[in-house]
Order: sequence, then structure tokens, then C-alpha cells
Amino acid sequence: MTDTLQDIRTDFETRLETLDREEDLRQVKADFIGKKGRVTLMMKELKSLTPEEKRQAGPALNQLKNHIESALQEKAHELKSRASKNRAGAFDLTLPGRKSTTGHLHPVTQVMEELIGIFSGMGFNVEEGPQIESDYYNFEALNIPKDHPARDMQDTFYIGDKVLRTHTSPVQIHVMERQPPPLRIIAPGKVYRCDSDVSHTPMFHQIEGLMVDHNVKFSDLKGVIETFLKEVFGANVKVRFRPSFFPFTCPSAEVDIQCVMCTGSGCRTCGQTGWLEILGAGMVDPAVFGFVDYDPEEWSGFAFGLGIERIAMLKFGINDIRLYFENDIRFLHQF
Ligand code: 2NL
Repeated sequence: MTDTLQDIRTDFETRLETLDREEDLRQVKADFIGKKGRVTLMMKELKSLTPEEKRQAGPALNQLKNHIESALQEKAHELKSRASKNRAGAFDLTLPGRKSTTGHLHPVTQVMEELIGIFSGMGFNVEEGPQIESDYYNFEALNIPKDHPARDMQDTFYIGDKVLRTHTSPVQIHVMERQPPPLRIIAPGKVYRCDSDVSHTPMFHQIEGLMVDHNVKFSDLKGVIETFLKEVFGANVKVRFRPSFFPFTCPSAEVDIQCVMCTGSGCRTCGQTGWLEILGAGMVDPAVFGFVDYDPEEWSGFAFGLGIERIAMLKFGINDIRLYFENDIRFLHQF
């Protein structure tokens, strides 16, 4: 019996010595102290021995089993730490690092924030409102008549008896309903029109402005708009006001700047005119004041509206408005 124990021990040591994989370790464990392992089988044989033989072999067998268990444990430890050292060795610290790309604001958001900053500097407060509006706030209160083309299904998205706002003017109506003049606000945000080509997307961004006070004149409008355009396009920009029409302002004007691409000599961007249409504006029509219970004898005001995408296209030299919303980061990363 002692001979056999010595044999087992020697075999075990040899196997342990040469093993270097975790699965081999598991096999050695099974072969010696597993259910059908050599040590386990001997322990079962113990039962058939005489008490005297048991007294001799029992402790020796136990000692061998303990030895095997702790040796296996130690080996498992060793294999584990060797594996993690190998992983560290596979790290080549001389390789160049992988650059992580940082995101940035969408070009439309960048320009939006720039424009908001300029108007904030002139004392305009930012107001927001819902993108789904009633016909009253989007059209009626803005003096847009029932038969106006803007109200057509072709031009406006309808959801039941509600509309996706076609401009941010409803925001100003809400504000005038809830507070009396004087007022100096801008309403930036998303607007929706049933339209899609190189210069129109069904969703785009607008900033509208409104100032109401005693004695606000067209010259105040001119001053604010010219100051704004000089901040966006540079102090040397040439600005012109052309007579125009909007249902909610009177008199109304369209405001152009001299073409930033050709400085007025005529090119594709300005359609050979030398001028770029930038915004619409005018003195608030007394009819609009009527809807919000402002006394047009006491108060006057100006309002304006502009599209952010168009201004951002001119600033960045983008020639197709749809590029903004394709979510192609190769395009977006350029700005
Ligand atoms: C354009 C023209 C404009 C307004 C918007 C406005 C709002 C109220 C009352 C009066 Cl509450 N007017 N907004 C006025 C003139 C022009 O936008 O071409 N936008 C892209």
C-alpha cells in the first residue's frame, strides 16, 4: 500500500510539473482526486482493510489527498498570474494611440446660438412655444385670411384640426396674450412646411423677433436689423430694404445683403443679381394687436423673421439645404 501511495505521489508530481494549461490542470485533478481518481478509489478500498491496516494507511492517504489539493491550488494560481502577465506583454506601448473623435454642435445649432447671442446683446429675451398649434395661433391671430395659400394642405402639415407651426409667430402671440407691452423678444425654433428641394426642407429653423413699445418706428427696425447683419456678415456688409407684403406687418420689407460670394458683381448664388434675400420684416399690423388686446393707438412695434439654414449656408458655403439633415458625419464634421 505505501508503495502504491508513493507511486501515485510521484506520478502526480510529474504530471503537475509538465502542465501549463488550465484544462490540463482540470484533467490532473480529475485523474487523482475526482470521483474516479486514483486517490478516491483507494479511499473506497480502505473499507475492505483490517482495522490495523486502516490505522496505517488512512492518515497517509489523507495526507496525500491534502498535498494534492494544495499543490493543484498553487498551480492554478501560478497559471492565472502567468496569463495576465502575457496579456500585458501583448500591449505594444510604442504603437500610436487611437484618436477618439469629439462631437460638436450641429452647424444649424451653432448659427442659431450665434444669432440668439446677438439679439440677446440688444436686449431681446428668448421665448419658446409648442410646435403643434391651433389654426388660430398659426394663422387667424396673425391676420392670415382664410383663402391665403399658406393655409393650403399643399403648404402646411395638418394633424386633425391642428397644424405643425409654419413659423414661430404663434410664440409671439402667446407672449402678447400673457403680458402687456413693452416687449422685446425673439422666438427661435423648428417650423414645418410641406416643401422639399435644394433650398427647402419640410422642417427648418427660424428666428422671429418682436419689439413693442411706445413710439417704436421703422427707423428702430432698420437700426436693429442693420446692427444684426453687420455682426453676422461683417461691418462692411451692404444692406438694402425692399418694399414687400406680409399679412401681419404694414409696411413690410424684404431685407437683402450684398452677395457674400461675389460681393455684388453677380454669380450663381445670388442669381446674377448681386443681392441675397436674408429676412422679412415690418411694422406690426394693428389687426394683430387687435387679436391680443394691445391698443394700437398707444403701442407700436416691429417684427422680423429669418431662416437659420439659409444664413448658415451662406456663412459656410453650403449649396444644398438637405445636407444638414442627412446625418452624414463626413459632412457635419466640416463645420
Ligand atoms: C420671413 C418673414 C416675418 C414677422 C415675420 C411677425 C410676428 C408677429 C407679428 C408680426 Cl407676432 N410679424 N413676424 C413679420 C415680418 C416678417 O418673416 O420671410 N420669414 C422667413
